[in-house]
Amino acid sequence: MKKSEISCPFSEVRTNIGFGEMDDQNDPVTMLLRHKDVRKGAHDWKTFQSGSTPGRIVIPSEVNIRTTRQIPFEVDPPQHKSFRDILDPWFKRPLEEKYQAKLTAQISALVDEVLAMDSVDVISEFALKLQSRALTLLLNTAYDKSDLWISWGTHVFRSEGEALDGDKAAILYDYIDAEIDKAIANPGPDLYSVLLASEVDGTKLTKEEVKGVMILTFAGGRDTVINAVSNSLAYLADNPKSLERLREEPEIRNRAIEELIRYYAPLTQMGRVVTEDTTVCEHAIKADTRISLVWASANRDEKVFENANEVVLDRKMNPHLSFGFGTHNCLGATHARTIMKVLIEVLTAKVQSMEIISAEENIEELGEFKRKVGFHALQMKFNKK
Ligand code: HEM
Ligand code: EMZ
Repeated sequence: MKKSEISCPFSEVRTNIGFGEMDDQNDPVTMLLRHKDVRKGAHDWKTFQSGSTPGRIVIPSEVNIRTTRQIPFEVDPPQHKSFRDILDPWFKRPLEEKYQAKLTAQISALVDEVLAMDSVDVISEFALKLQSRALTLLLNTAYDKSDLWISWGTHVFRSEGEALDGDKAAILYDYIDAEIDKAIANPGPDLYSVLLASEVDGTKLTKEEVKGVMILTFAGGRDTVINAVSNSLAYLADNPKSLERLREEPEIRNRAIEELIRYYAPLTQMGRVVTEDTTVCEHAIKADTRISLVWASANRDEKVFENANEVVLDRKMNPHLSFGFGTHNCLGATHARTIMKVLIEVLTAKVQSMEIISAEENIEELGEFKRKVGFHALQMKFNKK
């Protein structure tokens, strides 16, 4: 198997039973595996809620390391819409030309750097830097703030050897508290200040609400983007003809981005809390237990995707669920897609080929399933065009 391949551990159970089960800190999860069930579950926010105890819908549960509610992620309709109405325009800014020009300058500089090196760890020295630097554009803050964010590593709540790291999380919370206080004292054009000046249903956002948006922006867009970028680089290293195709056929690039995001599903699943006794695939589920929407499994459902376990670079119909579905669909998707677009533009302009030298896989243990989601380390060599 090529280093860049990710097989689907859910196939058999998805076909035969439709759901899986895993424990997580004594709060078990029934995992919805089929495309149609995942979509239905995401749509039915009344039965499958996001707004329960902060941290509980995340797997592994973050209830022990977080009390701040992430907004809009852990809020249900109708309040959810009020928050999205103020956030949506800001998170569409990546479509602006000026934003893309700055992102292109950042990514070009980074690619030049790695082209000059004998080899590079794509996770810590490329994807993490790219993600953190690009985040300064999304937040509209100073570029040099990214140095500190890079020093936090690939996940803000997890560290090597510890699935949940409360001390690490506290660093982020304290940092955001301090940034909010600075923005109150000295408002600027950044997201903190914009949120502090915003009103939801006639009332100004509280500091705690602003903190909830900011924690989510730091946490939700971090390992997801790093996984998308690093898996895509591994794919192009393993498949030089695909890099050539992207160079020669720019018209397929948008489809290729969706397909890479489908195949790699950078966020495996997300949970919900069940509000009333119900059934899923004829299986009884009790109120106040958890289900999960397994985006990564839905994306490999053969009933929806032909050759689901292959990267079909110019796949036409592609209703993948990597960015979720319905109410909580990913607010950062425009930013993430723009990163992928610019990355492909820069790579096709500057890079002839890439080679994987060594890789350390990042495998998630999900009860009866084990899923590779990306790499802890990925040593690669970039060759100039
Ligand atoms: C929601 C995936 C990048 C911010 C989601 C959801 C998924 C997802 C599956 C739905 C969660 C649910 O239904 O409970 C991804 C992937 C990304 C990515 C695969 C990269 C390839 C980002 C970025 C940001 C971000 C860059 C911002 C910096 C959010 C937010 C939500 C969200 C705020 C919650 C939206 C809501 O509740 O209305 N993301 N995400 N994501 N994502 Fe992303
Ligand atoms: C949460 C989540 C958001 C969670 C849309 O996903 O991403 C995870 O990486 C974080 O740990 O707190 O932000």
